[in-house]
Amino acid sequence: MYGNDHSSDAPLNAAEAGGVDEAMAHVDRRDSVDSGDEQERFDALLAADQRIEPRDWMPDDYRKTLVRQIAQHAHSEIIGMQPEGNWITRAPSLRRKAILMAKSQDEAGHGLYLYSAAETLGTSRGEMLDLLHAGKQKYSSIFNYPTLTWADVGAIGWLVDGAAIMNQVPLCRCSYGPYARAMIRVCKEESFHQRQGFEILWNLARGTDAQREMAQDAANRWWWPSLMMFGPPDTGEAAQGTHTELSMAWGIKRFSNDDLRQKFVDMTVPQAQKLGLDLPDDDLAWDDERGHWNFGEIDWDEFWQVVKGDGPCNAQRLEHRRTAHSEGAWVREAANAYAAKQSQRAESAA
Ligand code: BYC
Repeated sequence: MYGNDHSSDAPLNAAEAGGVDEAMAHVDRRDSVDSGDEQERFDALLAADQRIEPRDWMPDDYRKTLVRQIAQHAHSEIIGMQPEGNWITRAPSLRRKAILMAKSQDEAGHGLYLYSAAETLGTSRGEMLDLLHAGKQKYSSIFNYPTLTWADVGAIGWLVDGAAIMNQVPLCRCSYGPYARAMIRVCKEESFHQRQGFEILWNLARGTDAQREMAQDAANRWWWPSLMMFGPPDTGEAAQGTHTELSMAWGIKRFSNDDLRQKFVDMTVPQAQKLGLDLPDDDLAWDDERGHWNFGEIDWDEFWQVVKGDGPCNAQRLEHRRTAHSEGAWVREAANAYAAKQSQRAESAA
């Protein structure tokens, strides 16, 4: 954990709470798993909590689920650069600008790790990007909200990255090896992102009245969308119609969306108190019996509206992405031409 200069020694995000180290300590015992037929070996590897690797046989639906989730995750990383990139030119100091540029570049890197992990399943980055641009693959609902003030950059770090880490730490133990390994690196970097967001808000909340109001306004606007990031309710009756049951049986998801949302609320409410910011939910109350914070009803109509393409910034985000892709065509062509020239040279030298 980094030094903690603004609150108690409590971890500030899930990556600091030991889950990543636990995943890194995973021991490969694949050789000790007896092989029967293909399906039996796949089941035995899962039962022994071993990783499935690209060369292994896997059921078609397992592969499809992973491509769907990893592609969606990769797209979220690169679309997620847009709302915060909006503030690079207007960051309040050179130090803040340098940090924000580094953070945005990290997100591009996360996209790359994830597209590479998905490619091990037989798809390609080009194919996934085409599906994103055609609206056939999704990205996280959260990035369809605007960043209106500098405090939004703080709220994205604190709440959005905080929620993302809560979801991603268990993915470091995902049954698919390349995804799990990519997530370990992503979580370490995200942890730093979350801290920089908390620190921005910490300073604003202790600044002038106007700065404190700006921090409060950002917390008001990002709180509920951050809770939606975990996905629709998926416990009890609500589990029907979601992917959770199967994904958990396959060791892709380790917790339900609802469990992770609750863990996030439990970790974040005391942090809001430290910051001196209110969270916009009159129903927030500690429940002694459950040992958790109760929270109010999430507006699932708003969530589905955003997921279906009708959020405040959906059209703008996709349009920007498509334009960036077409304006970058010459770079891809030049890289391909260079690679072809290199391999021709290598061939004629052989
Ligand atoms: N937004 O059965 P469910 C970041 C969809 S980037 C949109 O629970 P699943 C960062 C879901 O796809 C962090 N759609 O699905 C980057 C499904 O529809 P389809 C992004 C959502 O897959 C830059 C349907 O709802 N993190 O941190 O089992 C700057 C039913 O859901 C959402 C990831 O991508 C949503 N929020 O579970 C700053 C994490 N939620 O596909 C920060 C990896 C649900 O059947 N992904 N849907 O058409 C996951 O862990 C899982 O995919 C989810 C959903 C928990 C998100």
